[in-house]
Amino acid sequence: MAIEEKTTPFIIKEASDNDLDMESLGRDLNENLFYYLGKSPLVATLQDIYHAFALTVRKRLLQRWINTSMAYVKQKVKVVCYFSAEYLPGPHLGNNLLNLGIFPTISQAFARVGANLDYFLDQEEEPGLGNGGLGRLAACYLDSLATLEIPAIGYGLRYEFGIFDQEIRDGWQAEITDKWLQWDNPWEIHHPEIAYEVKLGGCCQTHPDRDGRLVVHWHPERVVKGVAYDTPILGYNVNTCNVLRLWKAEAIESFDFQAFNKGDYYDAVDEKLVSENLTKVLYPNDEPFEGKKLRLEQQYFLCSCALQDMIRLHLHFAPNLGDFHESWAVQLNDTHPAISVVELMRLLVDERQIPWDQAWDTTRKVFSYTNHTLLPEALEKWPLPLFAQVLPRHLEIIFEINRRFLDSVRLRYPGDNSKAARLSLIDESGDRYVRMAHLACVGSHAINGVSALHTELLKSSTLQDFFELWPEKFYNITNGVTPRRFLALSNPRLTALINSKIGSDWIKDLYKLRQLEEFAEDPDFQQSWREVKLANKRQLANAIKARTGISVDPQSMFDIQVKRLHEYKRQHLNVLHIITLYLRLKKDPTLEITPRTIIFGGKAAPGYFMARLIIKLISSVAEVVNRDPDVNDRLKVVFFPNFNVKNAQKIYPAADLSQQISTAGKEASGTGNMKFALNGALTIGTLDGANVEIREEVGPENFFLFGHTVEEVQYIKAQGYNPYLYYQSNEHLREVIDLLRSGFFAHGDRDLFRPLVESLLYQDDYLLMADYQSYIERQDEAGMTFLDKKRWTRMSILNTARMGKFSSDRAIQEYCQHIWQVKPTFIELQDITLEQV
Ligand code: T68
Repeated sequence: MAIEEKTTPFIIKEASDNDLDMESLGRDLNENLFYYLGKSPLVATLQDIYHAFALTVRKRLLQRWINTSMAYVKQKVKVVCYFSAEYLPGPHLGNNLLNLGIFPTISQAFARVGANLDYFLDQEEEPGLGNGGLGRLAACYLDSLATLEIPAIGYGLRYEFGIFDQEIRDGWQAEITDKWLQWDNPWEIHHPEIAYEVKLGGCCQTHPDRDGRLVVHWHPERVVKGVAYDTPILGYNVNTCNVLRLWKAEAIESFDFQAFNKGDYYDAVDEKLVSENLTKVLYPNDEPFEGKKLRLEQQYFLCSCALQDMIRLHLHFAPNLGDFHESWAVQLNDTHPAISVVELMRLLVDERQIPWDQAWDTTRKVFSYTNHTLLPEALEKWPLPLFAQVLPRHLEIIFEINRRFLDSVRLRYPGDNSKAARLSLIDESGDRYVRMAHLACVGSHAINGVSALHTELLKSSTLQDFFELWPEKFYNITNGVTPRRFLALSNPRLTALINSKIGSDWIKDLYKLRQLEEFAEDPDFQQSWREVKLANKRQLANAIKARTGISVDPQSMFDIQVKRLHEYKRQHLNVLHIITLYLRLKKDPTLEITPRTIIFGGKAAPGYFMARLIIKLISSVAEVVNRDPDVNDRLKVVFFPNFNVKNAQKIYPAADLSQQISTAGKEASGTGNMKFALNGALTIGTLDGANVEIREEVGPENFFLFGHTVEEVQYIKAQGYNPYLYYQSNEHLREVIDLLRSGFFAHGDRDLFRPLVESLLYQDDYLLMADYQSYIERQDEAGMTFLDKKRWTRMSILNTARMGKFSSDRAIQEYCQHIWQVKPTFIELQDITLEQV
């Protein structure tokens, strides 16, 4: 069901006045305050002013958005659709001011009336519609698509409750419900007229139609309505304004009138509640995979709404779906939206009677798939009975896709049954499962990993059989981050300094930062560079004090690890280093060491016991170290609560050292590593994910490398890894582990951290014990280097200067060229007036 819109004649004129001048902005702000919020300036709260201001800016975005969508329609452009179950866009207001080019003038205008723009920006609740890197990457890509003037739609889910807010209570993580919609969301436009029905459950029957052809009828158990909420996504310094379209689940009818008339009020409301549950809450776990029914329903709901929307838009302007693949390219952000391969087949074959082969050809040309993980436990596979219960028709279609696919596999590898079993869309090695990565590979024309190393490992391990079958389908597209939000917006001091030397063209062409290299040794520039970092560190120190009560010294080295909590990311290796430093100071309180502030941040999946315990460990070590007079403030440990985009923007600019210390082969790419280096932090890291390419770009002499390589890790494990031997043979490591297990950091409780200690000594899947020594040595080197201010500053400048490759603009250009085959569309700003006839 789509409620059709009428086409209304309109008049287009040259854009008459500048909608970005102070006068028109001020007028609109007042009007919004009076007539939208019903407030006078005398009683308006900060939140009111923020809201009125956001609406003022939104109006400018809408003007550009309407121009953009009209140009797309008129020019019949090919559109990229990014399908993602998660988006972490961060607060919109500041970014939109930046992209409109009015941040400095607005900031000055606020200052003139004695107000600080930052206070108003701070009012915004960020949409936490994602868990971590994958969701943030989706947001960076939408920013780059708009900036590069590429026609694009982001499709996702409008979770009422996004990722939980994290508090630390008695050292443990406590989860607080996220209420991002509590003050209303000025950025979204509700479109009740853009709505689709989504069927769930039930059974299927096959009947002959009038011509004797067999047609399948799906009799669903229930039907839910998906309603569109649109957020404009403006590019930087262009008129292109794309859209992020999020679906909210609603009941088809708000009330079941039959039940209501029978006097059963609760049954009548029940339908509404059950339907709305679908998009109520984001699942707060990243890896590993959890096979929950509601999650499968969410995934399908997203895909069905998005595809129905694309088909409606297509048929608005084209006579049929014959050239669908020439107008649309869909990128699957991991396998979460992979069911859309089957849904498009169903919509084409069952609902539009398009022959199977033609539908399959279209489908494969439309989709492409990005893999974000190699961890076997993170790969999505749905138990067959659950799948059949939620999507009975889709399971039939999957069987048919698989039958045809395996026939072709058998032709290619005659007699190799194990090959067919390994490639099959159905895992039949025990209980039967649908393998979503296999579905995504078979249903796509392109498959990509997110860093060079990750793609190589995909080809040689996780997707090896698919690579052998279709090597031409595999690509690497190393991730990138947007320099708008993660430098221009979040680090205004560094931006001003860079601009003073090389201008601001780097904001759109990050390779231009190379021009900074010539100033790397310039004493004045170095001095200014250090002043900027110090000012950023002071600002973070204030935030730390306000949030945790801990005082930290901005002159100390800010050594930071912020990311989701996971054993493979090895936050606990960082803790082993802290305890090593602590023991050195205890043994010799007069020891000269580089003063350090070690800062952690990140959320743990609520059901992930070890990750939660690592948070408790960090807090417990912090508690002891921070108040020990022997340490005398030379070592401080902070857990900064509730790491999200807003906090990230304060943290990256203040880092001296960035910790990227995952076990080699486990982190697909990482993107925090890029944000830190872009802001002039040096990296201590393993040869994992994009660290490999960062090191290549900045030069090995500007990167603190440690740890075993992927090959070494594989070799050690193949030999039968025994972590206990490292404990026995390394005296320092032994002291650290012994102190930990003595209960010293747990008020004498020897049991609290026992699971962690035992896992390290007897299991150590992530090789902390094997990497400990080289980590400590490299940390010592980093500490010494920090004392050499000139050298450190030079390295820091070179890190920033050489980050060009890691712009999400470069990544998106590669997708456009190699995978989507789409081109920019220039958008001119014109006044559009409706004229009713
Ligand atoms: C991350 N994955 C990778 N997953 O871990 C990281 N997973 O290396 C990479 O840089 C980033 O993706 C972008 O490519 C995730 O963030 C999830 O968040 C996730 C969420 C739900 C289910 C599975």
